[in-house]
Amino acid sequence: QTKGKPIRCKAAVCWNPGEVLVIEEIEVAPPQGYEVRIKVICTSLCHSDITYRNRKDLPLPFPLIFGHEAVGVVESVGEGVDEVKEGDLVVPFFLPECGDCTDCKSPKSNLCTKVPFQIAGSMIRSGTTRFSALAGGRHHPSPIYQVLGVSSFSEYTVVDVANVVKIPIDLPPDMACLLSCGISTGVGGAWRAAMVEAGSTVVIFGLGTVGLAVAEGARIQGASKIIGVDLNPQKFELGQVYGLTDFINPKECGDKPVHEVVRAMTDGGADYCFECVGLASLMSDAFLSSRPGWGKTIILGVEMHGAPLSISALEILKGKTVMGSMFGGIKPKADIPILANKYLKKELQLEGFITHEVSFQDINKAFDLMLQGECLRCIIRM
Ligand code: CXF
Ligand code: ZN
Repeated sequence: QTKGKPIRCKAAVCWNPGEVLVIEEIEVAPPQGYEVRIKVICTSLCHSDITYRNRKDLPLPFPLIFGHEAVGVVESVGEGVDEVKEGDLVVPFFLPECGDCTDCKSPKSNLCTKVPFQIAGSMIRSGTTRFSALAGGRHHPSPIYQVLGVSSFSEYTVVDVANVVKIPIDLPPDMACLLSCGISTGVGGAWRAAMVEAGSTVVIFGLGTVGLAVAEGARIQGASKIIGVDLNPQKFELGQVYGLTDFINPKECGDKPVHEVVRAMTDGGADYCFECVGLASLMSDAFLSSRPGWGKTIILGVEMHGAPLSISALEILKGKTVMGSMFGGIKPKADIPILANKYLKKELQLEGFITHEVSFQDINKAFDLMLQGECLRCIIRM
């Protein structure tokens, strides 16, 4: 029985910006009101964790426990929690949804205002963190901070009830883990943010996990042309599984800018252009590739250097739209279970996204694999 007591367990701690993670013994306090303590089954690495670990211009508190793609079992809940109970299979996620505020009640927003999204810090309602360090086996009362409301690089974590959803018990844990961030962002981008219609033309800049998941979402929505843009030619074959019909390798375009190639392939510009890398220059390319009149550019990537986006004022005057979207516009509490059921009905393909697997001890290898660009998702087993 661990309910109500602190739990000692292992976590991968990042002590300073840019540093590799160190497996440490830590203490995880019991959940307070409206919080849920989860035993993590497995977790995976999403690129935003790498961005936030590497960027030194953000005022993040350290030490930190990264990780925001995961699945686990509820160990105990705090007061006021009736949505999930001990033993439930749950997926935590980074974008809170209280269900009560103006934004949560509106179909137009997924940015909860009652439990606001934060990159890193303490538990949002209490302002304190549930993680603390153990030094030489002795409890050290120094706090370790949470990241993106999840901090799944720990055997146990505590999340706000707004950051968790129960999922069907027959969903394999690895697949559930995939729905926690990147794939839901990509599929959601096509489905919820852009609302791609059947017969549309789509171009996707960057065929990592998010980009390939946009293709999968566009395929499900019935898009007729799905063009992938990537520097790695192997991504075309990989992407065909998810509905890619065409491929552009910018290295093979000679002097021609990519947007001109896209315009030539789409009779003047694509209906929907997605940026899935997090580079301001690619966001501009996506915008220039979109069709005057109604073309929509959807930015899903987290700009990795914090650079501003520059677009031509004359181009946007032609009726184009640029929008950004967190989590692909999904409402996580309703939409993650919908995606889980689509997978169970074989309408949504997930298996191919898992390219690697490491043990928790080897978590830094997941960072290396991701940075080498060979990896889509690396499952980290606790
Ligand atoms: C990203 C994108 C939105 C801001 C937080 C980080 N989400 C998850 O990887
Ligand atoms: Zn993520």
